[in-house]
Amino acid sequence: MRQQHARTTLLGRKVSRRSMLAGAAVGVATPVVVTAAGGMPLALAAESANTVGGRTRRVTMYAQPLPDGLIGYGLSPDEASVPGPVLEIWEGDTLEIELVNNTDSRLSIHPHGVDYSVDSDGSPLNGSFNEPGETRTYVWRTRAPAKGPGSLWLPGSAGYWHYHDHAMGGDHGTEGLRKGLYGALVVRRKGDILPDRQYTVVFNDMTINNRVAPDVPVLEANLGERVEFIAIGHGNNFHTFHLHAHRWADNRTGYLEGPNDPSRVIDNRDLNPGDSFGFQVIAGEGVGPGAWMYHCHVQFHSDGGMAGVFLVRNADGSMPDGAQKALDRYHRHGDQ
Ligand SMILES: [Cu+2]
Repeated sequence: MRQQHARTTLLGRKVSRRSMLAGAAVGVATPVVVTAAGGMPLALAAESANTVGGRTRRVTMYAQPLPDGLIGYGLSPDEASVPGPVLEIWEGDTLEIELVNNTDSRLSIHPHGVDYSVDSDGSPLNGSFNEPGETRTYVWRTRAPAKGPGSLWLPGSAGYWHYHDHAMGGDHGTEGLRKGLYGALVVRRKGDILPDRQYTVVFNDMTINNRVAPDVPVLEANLGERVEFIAIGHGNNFHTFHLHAHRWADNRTGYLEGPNDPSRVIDNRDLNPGDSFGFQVIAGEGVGPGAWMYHCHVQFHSDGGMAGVFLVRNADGSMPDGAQKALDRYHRHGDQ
């Protein structure tokens, strides 16, 4: 199973190898799927900020059995992973997902936060799923904020959302979720700041990304890089997400718009089933490089392995003093 690792790519931007561009604009080119060599922030950045939104993007996704008994979504059968790729579009875009079911179970893809018709609901209730071996297209629409009736404002779609199976093992996709069929969906608003690196952290039952310490992914960045976390909750337990030594704003973007932005600044947030949020931090800002923990703050959850490491390297990418010893301790998690 692939893990998330940021890397330097084209145009000098550093992006997660597992993030993606959600397809090219229709009629412009063959759908662009960014794989190990590229990433979504780069692709978004390549578009003029004046032309964002309003395009139809197409992408093919594969639901694929993985060697360890899990099932992942991927942009190709070889790249299926848990969590699945970050799907990222501009507010106003439409995303057409051609989902290929390479398993022997029915399954689907169901999004949070965007608009769709009943036949793209991804639920058995609406007969919206892939039979084993079947390919089916799901259409997700997004929109910018708009003036509604009277003084009402209709919200736009921008946010840190997510997608998941809703059909495997029952009417709610419980088995699909348990096996790893989930991922992040990011809808950006024009003007949003794009990160250097991007990580999806899913608290799924008593795991992080279906792993427990010491096998939870080490998330890496260099001092001073802008790192985006996308946090998602699934399963049957209530969780709290905590990141050491870094804080974020509890609003749509996770960062402050100015010195008087009234958003509450936090370093711990509820992360319950179906919930999602995202934020950006400057790695090591005010505290320096080091091995910083992230974990569920429900004590028996963290003790049980819901803990990982956010490794902030020196600005030149070298290991900071003491970080390797901290990683060694992490790899003996629970042994003391
Ligand atoms: Cu927890």
